[in-house]
Amino acid sequence: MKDPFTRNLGDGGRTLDQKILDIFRQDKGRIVSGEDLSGVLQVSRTAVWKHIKSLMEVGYRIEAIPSRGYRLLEAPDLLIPAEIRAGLNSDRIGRRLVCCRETGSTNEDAFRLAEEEAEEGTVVIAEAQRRGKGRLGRHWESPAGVNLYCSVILRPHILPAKAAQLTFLSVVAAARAIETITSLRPSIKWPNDLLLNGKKVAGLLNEMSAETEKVNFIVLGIGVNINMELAQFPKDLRHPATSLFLETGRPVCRLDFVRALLEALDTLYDTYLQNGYGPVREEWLERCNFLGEKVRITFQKNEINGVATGIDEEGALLVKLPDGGVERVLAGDVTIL
Ligand code: BT5
Repeated sequence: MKDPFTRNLGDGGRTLDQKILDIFRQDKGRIVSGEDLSGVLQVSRTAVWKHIKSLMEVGYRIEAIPSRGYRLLEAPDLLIPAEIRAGLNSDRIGRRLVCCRETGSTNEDAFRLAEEEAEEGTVVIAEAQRRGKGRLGRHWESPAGVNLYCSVILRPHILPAKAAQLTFLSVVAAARAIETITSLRPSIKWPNDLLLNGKKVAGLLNEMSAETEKVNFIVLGIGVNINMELAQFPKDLRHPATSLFLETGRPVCRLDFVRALLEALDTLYDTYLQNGYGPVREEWLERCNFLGEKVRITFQKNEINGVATGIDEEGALLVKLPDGGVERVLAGDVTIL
């Protein structure tokens, strides 16, 4: 079978393949005659057959019914542009989709593309990562075909000190997507984790390129455990981990999830550009599970104990210390005591 990723099927405008798939999808399960396809698409019937054949070669199951036409039976369960685009309702996020079967890290790919002037809203997605990145040089477990590993390029006109606001935005978007698809409400653990029943289901790693007064671009890196099974988690994770499948007891359609995530990012980023950080911060605080709790924050060899009271404009966690003072914490790992 040919690899659909080598063709990046469905990106760079509506290709003939994409148009054929759109016609099949207008009415699920319908039989479309070769003559109709060639009429609508303004190409010969031989060209139609050639494209149907190439779709079959990359994993689409299409039935050819003699003297009646073609019927789409099944699309491949792959995060490829043609499938993500079908039914995607976003404006800016996902304008360009770069999908691949395996990569080192989607964040690294997106960073490189952004340096090459890729437009805002470009999204990089991989079925597997060899060197998935967590914070502080940690590793993100990225087995093939079960989860989502995605990186989104943004170019907001903000000062570098405000870049953490976009981390909160991406965490809230991922929380919304999980809620839309599973009806489960994840809680946020500062700064970048999403938990279900106290276990980590998603992690975010945002990276930026900036000058003193200006952000060139930000890469939002989002990893969500979707259909990962218990046996696929390494034994030595820092915190208990889970997946949407393990929490709901049923497999989740990854394509539905990606669309929900890109749409949530699109809506929230729009709100952010129009109304600023306020609405994002409010929703983040609503979804956060440890405000008012006693916490311990560790960063490298340092440790702070106190009560978490909020986050400020720049994304710092505010911690009330036993002596009554308030510490602004910009990085670290939180443990609820
Ligand atoms: C994170 O770091 O949580 C950020 C993860 C970001 C991953 C995405 S995937 C797409 C994009 N491309 C990349 O290369 N990265 C981003 P941190 O808070 O440092 O958590 C990392 C720690 O979580 C590890 O040290 C493990 O203990 C644990 N861990 C690793 N893989 C995990 C997984 N799949 N699920 C839950 N926990 C995991």
